Amino acid sequence: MLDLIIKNGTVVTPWSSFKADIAVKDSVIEAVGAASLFGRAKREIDAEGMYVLPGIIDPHTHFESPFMGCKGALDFYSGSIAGAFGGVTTFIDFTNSRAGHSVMASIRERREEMSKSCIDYGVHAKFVEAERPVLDEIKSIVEYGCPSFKMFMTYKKEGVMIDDEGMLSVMAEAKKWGGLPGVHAENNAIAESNVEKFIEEGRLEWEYFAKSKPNLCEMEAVQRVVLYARYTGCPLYIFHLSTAEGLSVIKQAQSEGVKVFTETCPHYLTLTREKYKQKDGHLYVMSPPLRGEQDLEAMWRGLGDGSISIIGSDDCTYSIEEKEMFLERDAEGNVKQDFTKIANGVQGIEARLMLLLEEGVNKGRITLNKLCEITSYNPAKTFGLYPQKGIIQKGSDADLVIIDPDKVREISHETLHHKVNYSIYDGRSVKGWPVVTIHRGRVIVENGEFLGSRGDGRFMKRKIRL
Ligand code: DUC
Ligand code: ZN
Ligand code: ZN
Ligand code: ZN
Repeated sequence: MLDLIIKNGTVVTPWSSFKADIAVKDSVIEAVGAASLFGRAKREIDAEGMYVLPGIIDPHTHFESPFMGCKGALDFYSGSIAGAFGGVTTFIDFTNSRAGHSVMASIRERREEMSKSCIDYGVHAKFVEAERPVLDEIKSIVEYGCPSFKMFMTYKKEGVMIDDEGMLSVMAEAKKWGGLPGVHAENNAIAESNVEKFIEEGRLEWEYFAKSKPNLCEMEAVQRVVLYARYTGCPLYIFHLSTAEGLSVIKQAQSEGVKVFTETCPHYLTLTREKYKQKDGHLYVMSPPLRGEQDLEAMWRGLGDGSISIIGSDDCTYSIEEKEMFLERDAEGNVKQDFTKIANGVQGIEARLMLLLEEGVNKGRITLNKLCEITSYNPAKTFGLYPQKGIIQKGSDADLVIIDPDKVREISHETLHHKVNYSIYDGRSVKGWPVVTIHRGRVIVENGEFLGSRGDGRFMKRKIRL
Protein backbone atom coordinates (compact mmCIF):
# COMPACT_ATOMS: atom_id res chain seq x y z
CA MET A 1 0.00 0.00 0.00
CA LEU A 2 1.30 3.44 -0.96
CA ASP A 3 1.38 6.22 1.60
CA LEU A 4 0.22 8.99 -0.69
CA ILE A 5 -0.83 9.75 -4.26
CA ILE A 6 -0.88 13.28 -5.61
CA LYS A 7 -3.29 13.20 -8.52
CA ASN A 8 -3.98 15.36 -11.56
CA GLY A 9 -1.31 17.98 -10.90
CA THR A 10 1.12 19.52 -13.38
CA VAL A 11 4.60 18.30 -12.46
CA VAL A 12 7.29 20.93 -12.98
CA THR A 13 10.94 20.17 -13.71
CA PRO A 14 13.65 22.51 -15.01
CA TRP A 15 12.94 21.24 -18.55
CA SER A 16 9.25 20.59 -18.79
CA SER A 17 5.82 20.73 -17.22
CA PHE A 18 3.51 17.76 -17.69
CA LYS A 19 0.36 16.29 -16.25
CA ALA A 20 1.23 13.32 -14.03
CA ASP A 21 0.36 11.62 -10.77
CA ILE A 22 2.97 11.01 -8.08
CA ALA A 23 3.13 7.92 -5.86
CA VAL A 24 4.87 8.13 -2.48
CA LYS A 25 5.95 5.29 -0.26
CA ASP A 26 8.28 5.22 2.74
CA SER A 27 9.16 8.91 2.36
CA VAL A 28 10.40 8.63 -1.23
CA ILE A 29 8.84 9.00 -4.66
CA GLU A 30 7.81 5.55 -5.82
CA ALA A 31 6.56 6.51 -9.28
CA VAL A 32 5.63 9.42 -11.52
CA GLY A 33 2.98 8.51 -14.08
CA ALA A 34 -0.65 7.42 -14.16
CA ALA A 35 -2.40 6.74 -10.86
CA SER A 36 -4.44 3.97 -12.55
CA LEU A 37 -1.21 1.91 -12.55
CA PHE A 38 -0.17 2.73 -8.99
CA GLY A 39 -2.41 0.65 -6.74
CA ARG A 40 -4.03 1.94 -3.57
CA ALA A 41 -2.77 4.58 -1.19
CA LYS A 42 -3.58 5.59 2.37
CA ARG A 43 -4.25 9.11 1.18
CA GLU A 44 -4.85 10.96 -2.07
CA ILE A 45 -4.47 14.67 -2.75
CA ASP A 46 -6.24 16.09 -5.76
CA ALA A 47 -3.94 18.65 -7.37
CA GLU A 48 -6.15 19.42 -10.37
CA GLY A 49 -5.26 22.89 -11.65
CA MET A 50 -2.16 23.01 -9.43
CA TYR A 51 1.57 22.89 -10.04
CA VAL A 52 3.71 20.36 -8.21
CA LEU A 53 7.35 21.34 -7.73
CA PRO A 54 10.21 19.66 -5.90
CA GLY A 55 10.55 21.05 -2.37
CA ILE A 56 12.32 24.39 -2.28
CA ILE A 57 15.91 24.40 -1.05
CA ASP A 58 17.20 27.48 0.73
CA PRO A 59 20.99 27.38 0.73
CA HIS A 60 21.37 30.58 2.76
CA THR A 61 19.78 31.20 6.16
CA HIS A 62 20.94 32.66 9.46
CA PHE A 63 18.91 31.18 12.29
CA GLU A 64 20.19 31.29 15.87
CA SER A 65 23.12 33.41 14.76
CA PRO A 66 23.81 36.27 17.16
CA PHE A 67 25.14 39.18 15.10
CA MET A 68 25.93 42.85 15.76
CA GLY A 69 24.68 42.56 19.32
CA CYS A 70 21.33 41.04 18.34
CA LYS A 71 20.02 37.55 18.83
CA GLY A 72 17.66 37.31 15.84
CA ALA A 73 13.98 36.43 15.85
CA LEU A 74 14.07 32.90 14.50
CA ASP A 75 15.52 29.70 15.88
CA PHE A 76 15.81 26.47 13.92
CA TYR A 77 12.30 25.40 14.87
CA SER A 78 10.44 28.63 14.09
CA GLY A 79 12.66 29.29 11.07
CA SER A 80 11.92 25.87 9.66
CA ILE A 81 8.18 26.44 10.11
CA ALA A 82 8.38 29.78 8.28
CA GLY A 83 10.29 27.93 5.55
CA ALA A 84 7.71 25.16 5.32
CA PHE A 85 4.98 27.75 4.66
CA GLY A 86 7.10 29.01 1.78
CA GLY A 87 7.47 25.51 0.31
CA VAL A 88 10.97 24.99 1.74
CA THR A 89 11.85 21.42 2.67
CA THR A 90 15.65 21.77 3.04
CA PHE A 91 17.85 24.67 4.10
CA ILE A 92 21.56 25.17 4.67
CA ASP A 93 22.77 27.39 7.50
CA PHE A 94 26.26 28.30 8.72
CA THR A 95 28.46 27.43 11.66
CA ASN A 96 29.11 30.16 14.22
CA SER A 97 32.88 29.68 13.96
CA ARG A 98 35.25 31.68 16.18
CA ALA A 99 38.95 32.33 15.80
CA GLY A 100 41.10 29.86 17.72
CA HIS A 101 38.37 27.21 17.76
CA SER A 102 37.91 24.02 15.81
CA VAL A 103 35.53 24.44 12.86
CA MET A 104 34.67 20.74 13.13
CA ALA A 105 33.57 21.36 16.72
CA SER A 106 31.42 24.28 15.59
CA ILE A 107 29.76 22.00 13.02
CA ARG A 108 28.86 19.57 15.79
CA GLU A 109 27.52 22.40 17.95
CA ARG A 110 25.43 23.60 15.05
CA ARG A 111 23.99 20.16 14.35
CA GLU A 112 22.84 20.02 17.93
CA GLU A 113 21.07 23.39 17.60
CA MET A 114 19.58 22.42 14.25
CA SER A 115 18.13 19.17 15.51
CA LYS A 116 14.87 20.95 16.43
CA SER A 117 14.15 21.74 12.76
CA CYS A 118 11.05 20.22 11.19
CA ILE A 119 12.63 20.13 7.71
CA ASP A 120 15.99 18.83 6.45
CA TYR A 121 19.13 20.89 6.85
CA GLY A 122 22.79 21.08 5.96
CA VAL A 123 25.70 23.07 7.35
CA HIS A 124 28.11 25.41 5.57
CA ALA A 125 31.43 25.53 7.46
CA LYS A 126 32.47 29.11 8.15
CA PHE A 127 36.17 30.01 8.19
CA VAL A 128 37.14 33.19 10.01
CA GLU A 129 40.85 32.32 9.96
CA ALA A 130 43.10 29.69 8.40
CA GLU A 131 45.68 28.80 11.01
CA ARG A 132 47.19 25.34 10.61
CA PRO A 133 44.87 23.37 12.92
CA VAL A 134 41.83 24.72 11.10
CA LEU A 135 43.29 24.15 7.63
CA ASP A 136 44.10 20.58 8.59
CA GLU A 137 40.43 20.02 9.41
CA ILE A 138 39.23 20.73 5.89
CA LYS A 139 39.58 17.18 4.61
CA SER A 140 37.57 15.74 7.48
CA ILE A 141 34.97 18.54 7.25
CA VAL A 142 34.39 17.67 3.58
CA GLU A 143 34.20 13.96 4.39
CA TYR A 144 31.81 14.63 7.24
CA GLY A 145 29.32 16.00 4.72
CA CYS A 146 29.85 19.75 5.00
CA PRO A 147 31.79 20.44 1.78
CA SER A 148 30.58 24.05 1.27
CA PHE A 149 32.20 26.91 3.14
CA LYS A 150 31.56 30.54 3.94
CA MET A 151 34.11 33.30 4.29
CA PHE A 152 33.44 36.97 4.96
CA MET A 153 35.56 39.49 3.05
CA THR A 154 34.20 42.21 5.36
CA TYR A 155 32.93 42.61 8.95
CA LYS A 156 36.45 42.94 10.35
CA LYS A 157 35.17 44.81 13.41
CA GLU A 158 32.57 42.11 14.04
CA GLY A 159 35.39 39.57 14.15
CA VAL A 160 34.29 37.34 11.27
CA MET A 161 36.36 38.64 8.36
CA ILE A 162 39.07 36.32 7.07
CA ASP A 163 42.17 37.95 5.57
CA ASP A 164 43.29 37.31 2.00
CA GLU A 165 46.07 34.94 3.00
CA GLY A 166 43.55 32.89 4.92
CA MET A 167 41.06 32.91 2.08
CA LEU A 168 43.69 31.74 -0.40
CA SER A 169 44.80 28.94 1.94
CA VAL A 170 41.23 27.73 2.44
CA MET A 171 40.63 27.76 -1.32
CA ALA A 172 43.83 25.83 -2.06
CA GLU A 173 42.93 23.24 0.56
CA ALA A 174 39.29 23.03 -0.59
CA LYS A 175 40.50 22.37 -4.12
CA LYS A 176 42.42 19.31 -2.85
CA TRP A 177 39.49 17.70 -1.05
CA GLY A 178 36.43 18.66 -3.10
CA GLY A 179 35.19 21.65 -1.14
CA LEU A 180 33.22 24.60 -2.48
CA PRO A 181 34.23 27.86 -0.78
CA GLY A 182 31.65 30.62 -0.80
CA VAL A 183 32.17 34.25 0.03
CA HIS A 184 30.36 37.32 1.24
CA ALA A 185 32.00 39.67 -1.24
CA GLU A 186 32.35 43.25 -0.01
CA ASN A 187 35.55 45.24 0.18
CA ASN A 188 36.10 45.96 3.87
CA ALA A 189 38.39 48.96 3.37
CA ILE A 190 35.85 50.84 1.25
CA ALA A 191 33.01 50.07 3.65
CA GLU A 192 34.95 50.93 6.83
CA SER A 193 36.51 54.13 5.52
CA ASN A 194 33.13 55.36 4.32
CA VAL A 195 31.58 54.66 7.70
CA GLU A 196 34.34 56.66 9.40
CA LYS A 197 33.90 59.51 6.93
CA PHE A 198 30.11 59.62 7.37
CA ILE A 199 30.46 59.54 11.16
CA GLU A 200 32.79 62.55 10.98
CA GLU A 201 30.40 64.39 8.69
CA GLY A 202 27.42 63.48 10.82
CA ARG A 203 25.70 61.77 7.88
CA LEU A 204 24.10 58.85 9.63
CA GLU A 205 20.70 58.74 7.93
CA TRP A 206 19.63 55.32 6.62
CA GLU A 207 20.51 56.40 3.07
CA TYR A 208 24.16 56.62 4.01
CA PHE A 209 24.20 52.94 4.79
CA ALA A 210 23.88 52.17 1.06
CA LYS A 211 26.31 54.95 0.22
CA SER A 212 28.92 53.42 2.53
CA LYS A 213 28.88 50.27 0.41
CA PRO A 214 28.62 51.45 -3.20
CA ASN A 215 28.44 49.01 -6.12
CA LEU A 216 32.21 49.04 -6.56
CA CYS A 217 32.58 47.77 -2.99
CA GLU A 218 30.99 44.52 -4.15
CA MET A 219 32.61 44.56 -7.57
CA GLU A 220 36.15 44.79 -6.20
CA ALA A 221 35.65 41.90 -3.80
CA VAL A 222 34.04 39.74 -6.49
CA GLN A 223 36.89 40.51 -8.87
CA ARG A 224 39.54 39.65 -6.27
CA VAL A 225 38.01 36.38 -5.15
CA VAL A 226 37.27 35.30 -8.73
CA LEU A 227 40.96 35.80 -9.45
CA TYR A 228 41.79 33.61 -6.47
CA ALA A 229 39.48 30.96 -7.88
CA ARG A 230 41.26 31.14 -11.19
CA TYR A 231 44.66 31.04 -9.48
CA THR A 232 43.90 28.09 -7.19
CA GLY A 233 41.65 26.25 -9.65
CA CYS A 234 39.11 25.96 -6.87
CA PRO A 235 35.39 26.34 -7.64
CA LEU A 236 33.75 29.32 -6.00
CA TYR A 237 30.30 30.38 -4.82
CA ILE A 238 29.38 34.03 -4.40
CA PHE A 239 26.61 34.54 -1.87
CA HIS A 240 23.95 37.25 -2.28
CA LEU A 241 25.10 39.01 -5.44
CA SER A 242 23.48 42.45 -5.68
CA THR A 243 25.14 44.53 -8.42
CA ALA A 244 25.26 44.64 -12.21
CA GLU A 245 29.01 45.31 -11.92
CA GLY A 246 29.63 42.19 -9.83
CA LEU A 247 27.58 40.18 -12.28
CA SER A 248 29.60 41.36 -15.28
CA VAL A 249 32.81 40.20 -13.56
CA ILE A 250 31.24 36.80 -12.90
CA LYS A 251 29.94 36.46 -16.46
CA GLN A 252 33.37 37.23 -17.86
CA ALA A 253 34.99 34.62 -15.58
CA GLN A 254 32.33 32.03 -16.44
CA SER A 255 32.93 32.61 -20.15
CA GLU A 256 36.62 31.93 -19.56
CA GLY A 257 35.89 28.62 -17.85
CA VAL A 258 36.30 29.64 -14.20
CA LYS A 259 33.91 27.60 -12.06
CA VAL A 260 32.11 30.41 -10.31
CA PHE A 261 28.51 30.10 -9.22
CA THR A 262 26.34 32.79 -7.74
CA GLU A 263 23.03 33.39 -6.04
CA THR A 264 20.92 36.45 -5.56
CA CYS A 265 18.19 37.04 -2.98
CA PRO A 266 14.52 38.00 -3.16
CA HIS A 267 15.21 41.50 -1.80
CA TYR A 268 17.66 42.35 -4.61
CA LEU A 269 14.99 41.26 -7.09
CA THR A 270 12.12 43.24 -5.62
CA LEU A 271 13.35 46.28 -3.67
CA THR A 272 15.68 49.21 -4.33
CA ARG A 273 17.66 51.64 -2.20
CA GLU A 274 14.75 54.09 -2.42
CA LYS A 275 13.58 52.25 0.70
CA TYR A 276 16.35 53.91 2.72
CA LYS A 277 14.64 57.26 2.18
CA GLN A 278 11.70 56.02 4.21
CA LYS A 279 11.30 56.62 7.92
CA ASP A 280 11.37 52.85 8.45
CA GLY A 281 14.43 52.46 6.20
CA HIS A 282 16.31 50.66 8.97
CA LEU A 283 14.06 47.66 8.52
CA TYR A 284 15.63 47.26 5.07
CA VAL A 285 19.23 47.36 6.27
CA MET A 286 21.03 44.22 5.13
CA SER A 287 24.41 43.56 3.57
CA PRO A 288 25.03 44.06 0.74
CA PRO A 289 22.57 46.97 0.70
CA LEU A 290 19.63 47.40 -1.66
CA ARG A 291 20.70 48.78 -5.04
CA GLY A 292 19.25 50.64 -8.01
CA GLU A 293 16.62 49.68 -10.56
CA GLN A 294 19.29 48.75 -13.17
CA ASP A 295 20.88 46.32 -10.70
CA LEU A 296 17.51 44.78 -9.94
CA GLU A 297 16.84 44.21 -13.64
CA ALA A 298 20.38 42.88 -14.13
CA MET A 299 19.69 40.27 -11.42
CA TRP A 300 16.59 39.08 -13.29
CA ARG A 301 18.50 38.95 -16.56
CA GLY A 302 21.29 36.98 -14.85
CA LEU A 303 18.71 34.42 -13.72
CA GLY A 304 17.32 34.30 -17.24
CA ASP A 305 20.69 33.68 -18.92
CA GLY A 306 21.92 31.27 -16.22
CA SER A 307 24.86 33.34 -14.96
CA ILE A 308 23.01 33.56 -11.64
CA SER A 309 21.93 30.02 -10.91
CA ILE A 310 20.45 30.06 -7.41
CA ILE A 311 18.15 32.01 -5.11
CA GLY A 312 19.06 32.09 -1.43
CA SER A 313 16.90 33.98 1.03
CA ASP A 314 19.71 35.19 3.33
CA ASP A 315 16.99 35.09 5.96
CA CYS A 316 18.32 36.91 9.00
CA THR A 317 15.16 38.15 10.67
CA TYR A 318 15.22 40.75 13.44
CA SER A 319 12.29 42.19 15.35
CA ILE A 320 11.71 45.96 15.22
CA GLU A 321 12.85 46.09 18.85
CA GLU A 322 16.16 44.48 17.91
CA LYS A 323 16.61 46.71 14.88
CA GLU A 324 16.14 49.72 17.15
CA MET A 325 17.82 48.55 20.32
CA PHE A 326 21.01 50.61 19.95
CA LEU A 327 19.36 53.79 18.60
CA GLU A 328 18.81 56.98 20.57
CA ARG A 329 15.34 58.51 20.75
CA ASP A 330 14.14 62.10 20.72
CA ALA A 331 11.69 63.63 23.22
CA GLU A 332 8.71 62.26 21.23
CA GLY A 333 10.19 58.79 21.27
CA ASN A 334 11.17 58.75 17.58
CA VAL A 335 14.40 56.93 16.79
CA LYS A 336 17.37 59.03 15.71
CA GLN A 337 18.69 57.71 12.41
CA ASP A 338 22.11 56.09 12.76
CA PHE A 339 22.84 53.45 10.15
CA THR A 340 25.96 52.27 12.01
CA LYS A 341 23.83 50.90 14.84
CA ILE A 342 21.46 48.63 12.92
CA ALA A 343 21.87 44.87 12.84
CA ASN A 344 22.20 43.82 9.18
CA GLY A 345 19.62 41.36 7.99
CA VAL A 346 16.09 40.85 6.67
CA GLN A 347 13.50 38.10 6.46
CA GLY A 348 12.91 36.04 3.32
CA ILE A 349 12.65 32.28 3.71
CA GLU A 350 8.85 32.25 3.64
CA ALA A 351 7.95 34.98 1.13
CA ARG A 352 10.64 34.02 -1.38
CA LEU A 353 8.52 31.64 -3.43
CA MET A 354 5.52 34.00 -3.57
CA LEU A 355 7.75 36.91 -4.64
CA LEU A 356 9.32 34.82 -7.40
CA LEU A 357 5.89 33.76 -8.61
CA GLU A 358 4.57 37.32 -8.75
CA GLU A 359 7.61 39.33 -9.78
CA GLY A 360 9.23 36.58 -11.85
CA VAL A 361 6.71 34.21 -13.43
CA ASN A 362 3.64 36.48 -13.58
CA LYS A 363 5.66 39.37 -14.97
CA GLY A 364 7.22 37.14 -17.63
CA ARG A 365 10.80 37.55 -16.36
CA ILE A 366 11.27 33.82 -15.72
CA THR A 367 9.33 30.66 -16.54
CA LEU A 368 7.96 28.26 -13.97
CA ASN A 369 10.62 25.78 -15.11
CA LYS A 370 13.32 28.35 -14.42
CA LEU A 371 11.80 28.95 -10.99
CA CYS A 372 12.10 25.22 -10.27
CA GLU A 373 15.69 25.26 -11.50
CA ILE A 374 16.89 28.18 -9.37
CA THR A 375 15.04 27.30 -6.18
CA SER A 376 15.49 23.55 -6.09
CA TYR A 377 17.37 21.76 -8.87
CA ASN A 378 20.45 24.01 -9.00
CA PRO A 379 20.86 24.35 -5.22
CA ALA A 380 20.67 20.54 -4.98
CA LYS A 381 23.22 20.05 -7.76
CA THR A 382 25.61 22.76 -6.56
CA PHE A 383 25.58 21.85 -2.88
CA GLY A 384 25.67 18.07 -3.19
CA LEU A 385 22.06 17.18 -2.39
CA TYR A 386 21.14 15.82 -5.82
CA PRO A 387 19.39 13.47 -6.72
CA GLN A 388 18.03 12.87 -3.23
CA LYS A 389 16.69 16.42 -3.42
CA GLY A 390 15.93 18.89 -6.20
CA ILE A 391 13.91 16.77 -8.61
CA ILE A 392 10.63 14.88 -8.88
CA GLN A 393 11.64 11.39 -9.95
CA LYS A 394 11.49 7.81 -8.73
CA GLY A 395 13.79 7.29 -5.78
CA SER A 396 14.12 10.93 -4.75
CA ASP A 397 12.84 12.14 -1.39
CA ALA A 398 9.15 12.96 -1.50
CA ASP A 399 9.77 16.65 -0.81
CA LEU A 400 7.10 18.50 -2.75
CA VAL A 401 5.29 21.80 -2.87
CA ILE A 402 1.88 22.22 -4.43
CA ILE A 403 1.18 25.68 -5.82
CA ASP A 404 -2.25 27.05 -6.60
CA PRO A 405 -1.56 29.40 -9.54
CA ASP A 406 -4.91 31.17 -9.20
CA LYS A 407 -4.84 31.92 -5.51
CA VAL A 408 -4.51 35.65 -4.95
CA ARG A 409 -3.26 36.79 -1.56
CA GLU A 410 -1.58 39.73 0.02
CA ILE A 411 1.71 39.22 1.78
CA SER A 412 1.31 40.36 5.37
CA HIS A 413 3.33 39.95 8.52
CA GLU A 414 0.06 38.95 10.18
CA THR A 415 -0.14 35.80 8.10
CA LEU A 416 3.58 35.10 7.62
CA HIS A 417 5.38 33.08 10.27
CA HIS A 418 8.48 35.16 10.99
CA LYS A 419 7.42 35.97 14.52
CA VAL A 420 7.98 39.68 13.95
CA ASN A 421 5.37 42.43 13.66
CA TYR A 422 6.36 43.75 10.24
CA SER A 423 7.28 42.43 6.85
CA ILE A 424 9.40 44.27 4.32
CA TYR A 425 6.96 42.84 1.77
CA ASP A 426 3.77 43.89 3.55
CA GLY A 427 0.93 44.77 1.21
CA ARG A 428 2.22 43.11 -1.95
CA SER A 429 -0.46 41.21 -3.80
CA VAL A 430 0.60 37.86 -5.21
CA LYS A 431 -1.17 35.55 -7.65
CA GLY A 432 0.05 32.01 -7.03
CA TRP A 433 0.55 30.61 -3.58
CA PRO A 434 2.02 27.39 -2.10
CA VAL A 435 -0.90 25.55 -0.53
CA VAL A 436 0.59 22.19 0.46
CA THR A 437 4.14 21.35 1.52
CA ILE A 438 5.23 17.72 1.77
CA HIS A 439 8.45 16.72 3.52
CA ARG A 440 9.67 13.14 3.07
CA GLY A 441 6.16 12.07 2.15
CA ARG A 442 4.50 13.73 5.11
CA VAL A 443 2.14 16.69 4.64
CA ILE A 444 3.59 19.43 6.84
CA VAL A 445 1.57 22.41 5.61
CA GLU A 446 -2.04 22.25 4.44
CA ASN A 447 -5.04 24.60 4.70
CA GLY A 448 -2.83 27.23 6.23
CA GLU A 449 -1.91 24.96 9.11
CA PHE A 450 1.41 23.59 10.20
CA LEU A 451 1.24 19.81 10.59
CA GLY A 452 4.93 18.96 10.90
CA SER A 453 6.91 18.07 14.00
CA ARG A 454 9.79 19.53 15.86
CA GLY A 455 12.88 17.41 15.24
CA ASP A 456 11.59 15.75 12.06
CA GLY A 457 14.31 17.36 9.94
CA ARG A 458 17.47 15.41 9.24
CA PHE A 459 21.06 16.42 8.75
CA MET A 460 22.01 16.14 5.10
CA LYS A 461 25.44 14.69 4.56
CA ARG A 462 26.50 16.26 1.28
CA LYS A 463 29.08 15.48 -1.37
CA ILE A 464 29.78 18.03 -4.05
CA ARG A 465 30.41 16.95 -7.65
CA LEU A 466 31.06 19.94 -9.86
N1 DUC B 1 24.30 40.09 5.80
C1 DUC B 1 23.14 40.31 6.37
O1 DUC B 1 22.40 41.15 5.93
N2 DUC B 1 22.83 39.60 7.45
C2 DUC B 1 23.62 38.58 7.98
C3 DUC B 1 24.97 38.49 7.49
C4 DUC B 1 25.20 39.23 6.25
O2 DUC B 1 26.21 39.09 5.65
ZN1 ZN C 1 26.74 37.45 3.72
ZN1 ZN D 1 23.96 35.76 4.75
ZN1 ZN E 1 7.11 38.27 8.78
